[in-house]
Amino acid sequence: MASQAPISAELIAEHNDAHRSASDSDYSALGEQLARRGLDIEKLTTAARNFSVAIPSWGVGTGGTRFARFPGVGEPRNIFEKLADCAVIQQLGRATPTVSLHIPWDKVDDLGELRDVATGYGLGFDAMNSNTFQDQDDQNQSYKFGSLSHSEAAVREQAVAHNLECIEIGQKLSSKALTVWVGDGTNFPGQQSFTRSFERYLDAMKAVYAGVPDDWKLFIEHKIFEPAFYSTVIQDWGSNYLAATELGPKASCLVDLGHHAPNVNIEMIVARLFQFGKLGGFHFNDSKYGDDDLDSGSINPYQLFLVFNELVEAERRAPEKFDPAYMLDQSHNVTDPIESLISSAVEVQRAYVQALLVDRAALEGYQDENDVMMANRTLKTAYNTDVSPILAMARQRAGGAIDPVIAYRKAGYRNAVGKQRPASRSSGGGIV
Ligand SMILES: [Mn+2]
Repeated sequence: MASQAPISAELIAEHNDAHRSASDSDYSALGEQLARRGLDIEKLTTAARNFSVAIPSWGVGTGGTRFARFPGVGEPRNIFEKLADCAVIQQLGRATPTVSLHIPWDKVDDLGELRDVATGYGLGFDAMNSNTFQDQDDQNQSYKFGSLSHSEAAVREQAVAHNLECIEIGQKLSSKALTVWVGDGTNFPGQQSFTRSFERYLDAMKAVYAGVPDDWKLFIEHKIFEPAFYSTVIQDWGSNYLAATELGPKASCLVDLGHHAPNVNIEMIVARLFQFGKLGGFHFNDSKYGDDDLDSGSINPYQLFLVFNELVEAERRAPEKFDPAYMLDQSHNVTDPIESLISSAVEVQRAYVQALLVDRAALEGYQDENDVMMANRTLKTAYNTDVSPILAMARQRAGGAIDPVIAYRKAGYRNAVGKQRPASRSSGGGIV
């Protein structure tokens, strides 16, 4: 089954023709400014072009809250329609060449067809995501009181088997990683033993780990609360690190920016995990209060920059060990998910390029001399630089749109699919 680009190449070309002159002019002005700081804009543009972040399949549908879900126009009804939306995001933004699937939400009978459709769109598959936080119609055991850490062996076995099935599906799609997040935890003190539930989790995860192929990675995602409100089994990077260490070299920690207490120094967690070889990857989003799953960079872009500052520093220190997986993990309740995902990928890419601007030799010198003001100023100089012209140029050279959201609106894609896809009130939510 052949797929084709959802947005016409002519429309993108027309859009770029209209914006090229202003874009080129901004690019050359920024190039001069950066050259004065000893930075080569061409190298930065190449780096921007090589950067990518995966799209979660569930992100293209409208999310919801604990209170309600308000369906959007033309929401994708199945994984094939989700792939079409992901293709739009990649076609215009050129920073999201892979899709992360969620099982069972994206389960299909014919994996060959799924692979062919993705290939037709020029898309690949990123990490597989398992789901043991809700019950499916066809399952025997309930996850109401936990999954991999459940007190009953039969429930744990079912959860292990599900994760192994995710790996099996992923292998047929050339995925190379499994992300495990469990909703396991408690609402009441005394409900479970912290120690015994963690022991059971580790035992179950060892069975999952045994099924992880040698060229695969196993990402463990921690989350401080929700759906459990008193304790969770993998509540923070400490428990995550312990679990990943206990399991072995294929296991590492996944940092979802929304899964921490407010004001936690996430960039420092990034540095610690990388230093000890357990930084697996990220779920990018933004938040004000909890696991808000808002668009990346919409609330605290400085935090996102500081995270990438640590990542760029980590790569400089040990390039051979640097291979984190990047994915967006957001819930879009009041925006068009395609526009949010295009914009969010741009914001993550922006933070990366800004972090590349940091004068690291100077920073290290200021740190050693305890010149606090200049050390902080070195970071702020990079953060305060508007790198938009670099991002626009990288997109344009890769065949994308100079302003992808404007081009998307011009294309009328949402209204077109709205006619083919009736509104649905159900469909999997989006808050993992
Ligand atoms: Mn996540």
